[in-house]
Amino acid sequence: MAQAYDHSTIEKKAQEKWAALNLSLTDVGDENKEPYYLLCEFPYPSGDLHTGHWYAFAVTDIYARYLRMQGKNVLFPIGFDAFGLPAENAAIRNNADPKEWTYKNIERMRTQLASMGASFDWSKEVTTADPSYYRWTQWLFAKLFEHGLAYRKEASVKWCPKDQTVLANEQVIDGCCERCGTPVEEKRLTQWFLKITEYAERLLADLEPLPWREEIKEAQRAWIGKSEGAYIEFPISGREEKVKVFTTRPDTIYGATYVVLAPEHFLISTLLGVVSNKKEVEKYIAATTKKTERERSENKEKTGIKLEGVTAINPATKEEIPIYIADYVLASYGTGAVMAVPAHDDRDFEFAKKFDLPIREVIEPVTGKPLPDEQFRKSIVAVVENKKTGQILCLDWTDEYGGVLFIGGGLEEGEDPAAAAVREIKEETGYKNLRVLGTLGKSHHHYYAFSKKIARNVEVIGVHLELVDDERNEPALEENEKNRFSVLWLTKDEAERKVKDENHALVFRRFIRNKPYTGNGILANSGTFSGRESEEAMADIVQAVGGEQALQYRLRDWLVSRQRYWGCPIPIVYDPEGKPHVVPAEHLPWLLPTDVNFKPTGKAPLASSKELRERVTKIFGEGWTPEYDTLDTFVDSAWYFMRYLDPQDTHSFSDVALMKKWLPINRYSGGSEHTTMHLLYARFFYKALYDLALVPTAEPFAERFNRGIILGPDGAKMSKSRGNVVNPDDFVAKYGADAVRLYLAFIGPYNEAGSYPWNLEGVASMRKFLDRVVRLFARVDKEEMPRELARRLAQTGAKVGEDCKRFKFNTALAALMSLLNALEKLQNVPASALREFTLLLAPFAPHLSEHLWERLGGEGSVHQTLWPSSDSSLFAKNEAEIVVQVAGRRRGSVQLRAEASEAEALAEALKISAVQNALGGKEPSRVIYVPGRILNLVV
Ligand code: ANZ
Repeated sequence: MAQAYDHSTIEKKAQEKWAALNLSLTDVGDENKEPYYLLCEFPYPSGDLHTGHWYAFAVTDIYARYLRMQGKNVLFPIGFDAFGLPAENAAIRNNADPKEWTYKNIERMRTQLASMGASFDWSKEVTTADPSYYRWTQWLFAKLFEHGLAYRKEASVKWCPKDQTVLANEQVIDGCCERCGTPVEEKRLTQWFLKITEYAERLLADLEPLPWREEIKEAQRAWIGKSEGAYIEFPISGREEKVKVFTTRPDTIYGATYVVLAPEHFLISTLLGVVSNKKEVEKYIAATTKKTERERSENKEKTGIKLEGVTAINPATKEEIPIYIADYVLASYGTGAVMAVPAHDDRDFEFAKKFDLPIREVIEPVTGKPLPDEQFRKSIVAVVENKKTGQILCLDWTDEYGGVLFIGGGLEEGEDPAAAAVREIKEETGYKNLRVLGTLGKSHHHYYAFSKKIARNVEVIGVHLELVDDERNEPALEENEKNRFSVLWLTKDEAERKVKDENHALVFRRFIRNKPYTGNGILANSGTFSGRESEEAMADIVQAVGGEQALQYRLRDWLVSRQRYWGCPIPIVYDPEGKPHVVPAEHLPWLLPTDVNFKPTGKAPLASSKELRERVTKIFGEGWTPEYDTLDTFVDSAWYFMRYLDPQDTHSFSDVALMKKWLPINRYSGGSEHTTMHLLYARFFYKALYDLALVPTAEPFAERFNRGIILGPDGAKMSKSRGNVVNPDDFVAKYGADAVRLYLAFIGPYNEAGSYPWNLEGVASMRKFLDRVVRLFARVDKEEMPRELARRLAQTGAKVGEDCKRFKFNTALAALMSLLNALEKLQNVPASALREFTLLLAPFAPHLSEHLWERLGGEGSVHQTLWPSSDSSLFAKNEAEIVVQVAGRRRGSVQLRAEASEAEALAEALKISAVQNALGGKEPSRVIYVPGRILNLVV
């Protein structure tokens, strides 16, 4: 069917109307309306608007429009995160000026953004590369410097040899430069840092009360990576030096059977003088420096080397234990040294297996919860492997008696656990020939024995056996045990899935999956601490071995200097002694020089500027020198949302009264890729300013919503390199911006971490929906609104509103579609119903709704009209559906309160056109009304 309206005319006209009405201009000083600050992450001006931009802006715009219709004073600004590498790389490639390149792109994007009908307030636009903006980035940096939150230190940094620049850790992906894919090298340079680590604790604590989705909070917690533990010193035999380790499990110290140093550990150079295998050690160290941290922490085959001729002393057991160097220990975390407890740590376990080091169990696991009236007994759990088939011997006790289990049984006083296991297997399964492969230390299990109807506290020894052959007798069972279970062999994966008993699962995991027990439990082989609960004894153990409690964070200070051109110049100058000073405020903005060679030379491009050097000499005197680094663009974007409030302010970075009124941001809508870096940097920056009494609240964002990801039509991530990019412009041209907006809103829940493939038919079907809406308008009628329809509209309005609040635009649209179906069933559609429908559709399809609003004779703009308020009487609980019959035949139904009078029922029924038709203009001769049930009109 042909399209029912001409979208290009309608959309253009609507946009002109909005501009003339200043629809999205926010009077930030308005005292009458409730302020609502809706923030979208601002874009990098890469040039063309792609599907990702549409998804980010057009869908969030639905909410902006909805909020305005709620009577809120909505601030919905936009700007450009305009500094950064791509401009510079384009400049290097095409010999263009990065500034020109950037501002040309901004121009283009402004037009494109307007085409999607996003109701941004352009009067608040900020562009981070404007001197009027970066002047305040510099001012804020200076404040942080003055308060000791910005500092310099030499650091080993990731260096991209191709881009000739330092990279932040997070710009290194799998050991390669995020931008160009070149393998990254390490280089030591003096760098600027911001002290985000000083805020680690508050960044964690203040996260708790925020009503953000748990996955976002969890990602931030993981990034901060707080660990509570202890520092403990392990003396080196016969020497002064000690190895200080950081451990989160000091309770396991009696099981520490060796010590490991990171290859970069400072003690190694001293110890190399006394070890007997110096050459091999040096070779190992040289090999590891080629690997990145990520490669080293990945679960690869463990490597390492023993320091021959030196030993450490375990301060708990006083035993001499070997010292290894291994790259699974990182120099940058904790103390760069660990006490290795192979029985209770995965990596130590793997390493010990490989280097054949002793594995000493010091934690006895506890499973189940203590029950009343427990009987104590000792028992074994036997995991029998058939190595030929790879299967595991199990007993199915049926659900009544505990489901599928391995072989279990009592251990008699003085009996050897392995012998007991063999005995039990014979008794229960008849298998005769078994080989014992190993036994485990004790564990404790509280459970209810269904077969005996008693609660038990068992001390369990795990036994690992191998079936030698299939020879088998009739199982020797007591009479009452017979037929209670059946013997079965399961594959390892089946056994893992089916055996639900925690204690049995533990034995399986250790023997079959070869994984150590890493949880808490009861201490064993731990001197006077044996028998105590591991968690409870922790502090006492730390004290006994002379350790100290410690906190560690994975978070590192934020490296903010970049040896690049297109960024905010760091407002620092050096005196003739080389001491840094901030550039005084009267010299801000500290302009980015233009006489530079921005082609990479390995030196910061600003170092080539004659003007910058002369500027410094002129202002500060002979011998003074400039800082040549620029700031990481994450600094620019750490505070832009404050500038939006008063972007032209020349006296301050933002306005104090407006910040009081508008902060924290009500809702921040953005991409999940910014959950950790940008969102943490912005929270830190804001907190630092809060401490300087520059902002009004401790947190900047009341709510944070992350949108899902749009995939290409092939289901893979949409990207230029994959060639599966969908260009929204083609769809806009063919179906109109409204249809594209609707499609993106419909593709999946916006506030969930899903990924949704672009379906090429999807936009067309949205357009069909809109065409149906337009066709429906041809059936407009002056008819009064039947109560049932009013109710339906009110319900849909409430549902659409609720869904919008949670960013579930997909289900909101589904409700509108189902409402359309209902309206289409009517022969004549009351104008009042169309009016309400148009209002509900307005946030989603803003252009078409504006057009339809005019057709209905609506005043002003549909977007300046209030959301239809739902009449609560329509939702009265005790309503019932009353069937309406004319001459005994059903002609429809009405929704009425149970106590509604006959007159009310009749009035409602007469609004139904089918009823009117059946009556044929006559009065009913008799009315039979059963409240809550039926209304029968006799003719
Ligand atoms: C002994 C021990 C026994 C450990 C045990 C764990 C389990 P998180 O929780 O991530 O902070 N570790 C310490 N410093 C390290 C480094 N520089 N490189 C690699 N591993 C390091 O991890 C802390 C645990 O990781 C520490 O506790 C230490 O191993 C190891 F049953 O000490 B543990």
